[in-house]
Amino acid sequence: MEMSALTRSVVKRNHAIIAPDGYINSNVPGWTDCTVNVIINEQMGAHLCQTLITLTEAGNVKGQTEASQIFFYVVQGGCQATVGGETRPLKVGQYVYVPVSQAYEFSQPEAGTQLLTFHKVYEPLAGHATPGVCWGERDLSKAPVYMNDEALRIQELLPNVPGFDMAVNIFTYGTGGNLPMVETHIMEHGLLYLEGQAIYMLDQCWYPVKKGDSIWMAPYCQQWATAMGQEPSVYIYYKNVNRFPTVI
Ligand code: UGY
Ligand code: MN
Repeated sequence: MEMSALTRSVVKRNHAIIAPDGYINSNVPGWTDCTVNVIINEQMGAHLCQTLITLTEAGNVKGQTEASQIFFYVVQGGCQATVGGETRPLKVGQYVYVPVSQAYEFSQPEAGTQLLTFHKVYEPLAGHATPGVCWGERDLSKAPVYMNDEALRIQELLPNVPGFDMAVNIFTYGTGGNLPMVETHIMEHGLLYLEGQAIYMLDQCWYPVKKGDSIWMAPYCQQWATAMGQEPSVYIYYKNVNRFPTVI
């Protein structure tokens, strides 16, 4: 018998692992006939928000961005997305980036459709245009080898230009792939495992993780990971980028 007193989830000062077994639903105004799990947000000390939305057949996710931009990615199922006056079908692996001050609506979902969101307050940069709406899809052929290691591939889902202050990437670790070093950096991450299993090291603690798990890494949370098992290990992750690093 499984013990309900056990979980792989942990919430620490500079990192968290959130496994689905601990989800409690939130109600979000304008997001109807769906369950919303707020996985990362400022209440835990983060500077991003990450949610997972699971829609019924009648589900509708409608709103207007204000100071924050929102990146939507279809983890499961499919729906219609209307952003910036344009409507497109969105299926698994496809995404749309909604910039600030923009209306959005996700409608006509297949029952069980799951949308992942990353939210960040946008920081304008003098001399560079605020980004517009951006549509795209997961595509391994657009994922170059990372740091000369054939087992590692990263696809950048948003244009790498100074107007953007957030990146969203898909990181694929082939069998036996591991991060080539312990990363120690100012950027923050939120991530969702899309496939496989791994061992993640966060702030010198070691965690087994798998598809469906989310991780928050605060700035300077030391991080390393290796794929585990017979399948590739894949996650989609957020990173803040391209802005002056200090107010000092
Ligand atoms: O982009 C990154 O910092 C990435 N290599 N970090 C990570 O996957 N934990
Ligand atoms: Mn990193």
